Amino acid sequence: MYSVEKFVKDIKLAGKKLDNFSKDINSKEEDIKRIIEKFSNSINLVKKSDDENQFTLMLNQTLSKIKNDCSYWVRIADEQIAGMEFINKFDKSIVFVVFGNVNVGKSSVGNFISGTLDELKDIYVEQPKFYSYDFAEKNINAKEEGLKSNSFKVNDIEETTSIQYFTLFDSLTWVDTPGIHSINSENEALAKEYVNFADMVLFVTSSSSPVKQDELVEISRLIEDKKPLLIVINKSDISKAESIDGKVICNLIPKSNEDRRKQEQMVRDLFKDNDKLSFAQSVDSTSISVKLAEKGLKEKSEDIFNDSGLPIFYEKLGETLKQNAIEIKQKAPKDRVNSLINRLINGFMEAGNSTKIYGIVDIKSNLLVLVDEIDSKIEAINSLEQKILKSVKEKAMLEIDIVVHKIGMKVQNSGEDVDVHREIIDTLTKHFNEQMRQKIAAVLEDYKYKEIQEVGINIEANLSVIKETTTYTSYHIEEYDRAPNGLVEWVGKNIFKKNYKGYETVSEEITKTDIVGVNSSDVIKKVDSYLEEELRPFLKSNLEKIVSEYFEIERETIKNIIAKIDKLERELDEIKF
Ligand SMILES: Nc1nc2c(ncn2[C@@H]2O[C@H](COP(=O)(O)OP(=O)(O)O)[C@@H](O)[C@H]2O)c(=O)[nH]1
Ligand SMILES: [Mg+2]
Repeated sequence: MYSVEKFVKDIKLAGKKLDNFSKDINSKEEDIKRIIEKFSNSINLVKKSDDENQFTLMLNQTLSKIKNDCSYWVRIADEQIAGMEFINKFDKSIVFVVFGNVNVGKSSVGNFISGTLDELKDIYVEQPKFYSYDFAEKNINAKEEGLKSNSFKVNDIEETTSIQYFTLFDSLTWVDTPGIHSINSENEALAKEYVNFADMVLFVTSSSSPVKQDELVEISRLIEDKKPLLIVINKSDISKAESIDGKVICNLIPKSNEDRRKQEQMVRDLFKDNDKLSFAQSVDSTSISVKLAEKGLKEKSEDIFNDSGLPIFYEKLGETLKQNAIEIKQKAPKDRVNSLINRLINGFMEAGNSTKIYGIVDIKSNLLVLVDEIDSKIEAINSLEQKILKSVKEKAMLEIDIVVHKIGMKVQNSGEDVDVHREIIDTLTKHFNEQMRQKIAAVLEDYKYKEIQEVGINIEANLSVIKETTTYTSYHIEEYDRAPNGLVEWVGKNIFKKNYKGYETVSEEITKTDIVGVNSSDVIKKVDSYLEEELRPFLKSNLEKIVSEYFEIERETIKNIIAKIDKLERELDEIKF
């Protein structure tokens, strides 16, 4: 059986190892703080846009939120640094934080391990001094004083923010914490801090109902990171009424080995099946009874002492410390730094409040949402090209058609040309402005559209009559005097002066020009192709201009902030162990 002497020897050995070991990770927290402050300052320098549109407002809000979160980031770094002061005192000993519900025997276990019981004084040789430290006050007014009783107070149900501790052989600092019945948000932060600074956690539970649901919840809430954890099922004893010499006395006996193994297994299984405590899958649980151990010592009964389970607990503690002292001592500060960085990256709940403080990841995803929103607006604006052009076409063409036909009638009647480009330009400009204003407002409610005076339309549109020239051959019969034909006609002509007529068909080429209409459809066609070839590119560049005017600064700013956040994340990541 492992003995108390062996425990004392092992603990001293662990102390020697730790004495030669020096950790130099203290400045890491300071580095983290410096990096956050640098980031925060650089966010303060981000130029805000003077424009007041929905996105600048959102961006400005995001910037304020980042600044606000930065102050929380600095705060948790500060808290950790403040806690370091306490913890730095123990950089040569393993800090063992005892934790669990009230009345499970935490203080009793601590008192026993301290070796201050009279029966143990010879073995321990030197007795540790007990101190109290107010964790809530931190370094500011932290009062640290020796406890008068030089032991932890048993049956103490007082709720305090102070913890009590002793250091054994310069190698084991045993921290007794006030009982945490049901952790409220106020003491949760504090309890988390104790655990955060612990090199190892000893969770004490009572054998009457080991690791109840609420205790399991507490453990999973408090121990967020992989932390060496040991579970002790205290009070593994039964009070049995016995009648000795006719007198009924209460005799304390150990719970059966079978019952103990069952409970130990049950506790191990509880951890195995708990997702939140996956790190503690192979957590060790040991049944003990401090009361029986004390009885064994008093009655000088080795059997009772062995039955108390204390020797096994001593062995687990002593062996672990002797073998893994340095590893354990290095782990906690490393985890602490990593956990601080993880909280900064992933966000955390504000102490005493249910508000989540954003981490780097949250800020980044918020900014990316903003970028997405801007991008979708840009897409919507670009898609206006088609829509605006279509509407302008429909509305303007209808009017232009009417005008052209009306003026066309006049032209046809007078035969004189009329230049209609002014009418066309005015109509197009009017509808272009109207459609731009309406359609952009539908996408960007607060965009102030600046009217385009003239769309830069350069269109020649002369309404003129259309003439048609036709050439044809005209035939007619012409009469002419012909020579007398035969004797009778000869007599008639010469004697009686009679004239004889001949007839012939004469053809003639005739060219004729007619007004057949007005070139209205040419003009309309011209306008139509103008819309496609000239107005469409103009519209496109106009929309691009709006995009750049409205979004450029925001987009740049966001890109700028994301770059800063990425840098912050990289720098923090480099500090990580
Ligand atoms: N039966 C029994 N009682 C115990 C044992 N250890 C402590 N107690 C009693 O449990 C009560 C609470 O002990 P305490 O150490 O103050 O518990 P804490 O509130 O967790 O610190 C006291 O009355 C102790 O005497 C044990 O092993 N067996
Ligand atoms: Mg106590």
